[in-house]
Amino acid sequence: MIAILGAGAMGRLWAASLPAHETAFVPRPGQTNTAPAHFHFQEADGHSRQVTVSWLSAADSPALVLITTKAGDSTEAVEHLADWLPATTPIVLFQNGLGSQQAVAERWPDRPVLAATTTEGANRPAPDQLVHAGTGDTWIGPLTKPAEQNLYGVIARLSASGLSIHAEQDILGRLWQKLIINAGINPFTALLNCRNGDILSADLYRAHIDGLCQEIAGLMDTIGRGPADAKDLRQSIEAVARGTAQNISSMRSDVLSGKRTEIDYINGYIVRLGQSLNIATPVNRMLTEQVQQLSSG
Ligand code: KPL
Repeated sequence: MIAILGAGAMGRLWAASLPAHETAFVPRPGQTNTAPAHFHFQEADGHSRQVTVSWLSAADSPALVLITTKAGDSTEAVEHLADWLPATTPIVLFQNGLGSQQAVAERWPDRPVLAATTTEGANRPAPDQLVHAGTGDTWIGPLTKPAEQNLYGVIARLSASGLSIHAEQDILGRLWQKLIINAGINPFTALLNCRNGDILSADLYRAHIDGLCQEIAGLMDTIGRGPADAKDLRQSIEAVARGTAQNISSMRSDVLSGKRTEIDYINGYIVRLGQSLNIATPVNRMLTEQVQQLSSG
C-alpha cells in the first residue's frame, strides 16, 4: 500500500496511475469524511476512466508515503505522520521550489526521506476531474543517509504507475535546475497575469531577467553549484517559456484561484539564501514581495 498525503492534482495523478487498490489518501488531522474519493481521470492519450481512492485507516501500514502537499504544508504533513509511521518507511517529497525539502530532511535525519521533481503535467479543471495534460519524467533521489538504500526499491514500486521515473543521486542539483526555471517564469506570469510565453515580450520581464539570472548565478557559484553563467540561465528559462508558451503557470493559477502561492520556496528561497550568505538579491526580493502582496491582497 502506498499512502498519498495531499489529494491535489499531483497526488491524484499518482493514485490514478498506480495499480487500483494499491494507494490510499492520508486523511488530514480532524478530517471526518472518509468516504472514498471518486474522480474522473482523463489520461494523456485522451482515454477517460473513473478512479476511486480510499482513505488510509489506522490498521493500514503503508510501504511508502508520497507527500504531495504544497511546499508550505509539507513539514506539518510529515509531523502528522511521524507519530505513527514506522521509522523505516520511506517518505518521498514532491514539493516545488527549495527549502521545504531540506527542512524535512534536517528535522528527520534518521528517517528515509527522498525528494522528487517531475515534469508531468496534471490539472483539475473541476474538483472531481483530473486531466493528465502532458507526460513527462520524474526524478527521485535521497535526501537523508537512510534513504540511500531505499532509492531503487522506491523507484521499482512507483514504476508500476507506468510513469517515467529515474534515480537521481544529486536530487538537490535537479531541484536547483527546476528552481531556476520557476524563478524566471512563475512570478512574471503571476504579476503580469499572462501565459508563460507572453512574459518574453513584457517590459517587466525584459527589465529584470538579467539581474535575476545574475543573482542566481552568483549564489550558485558561492554554494559550489557553479560555475553558473547568467546568460545560460536566461537561455534555459526562455526555452521553457517558449516550450510551455500556452501554459498557465502554477503560480498564476494559485493567484487566480485565491490560493497561497509557492513564492516563498522559489524566489523567496533565493532571497533567504542570499541573506544567509550576505549576498544581495534585490530582483528576487522585489518579485517575492510583489507576488506576496498579490496573493494576500
Ligand atoms: O513548472 C512550471 C509551473 O508552472 O510551475 C512551469 C515550468 C513554469 C510550467 O508552467
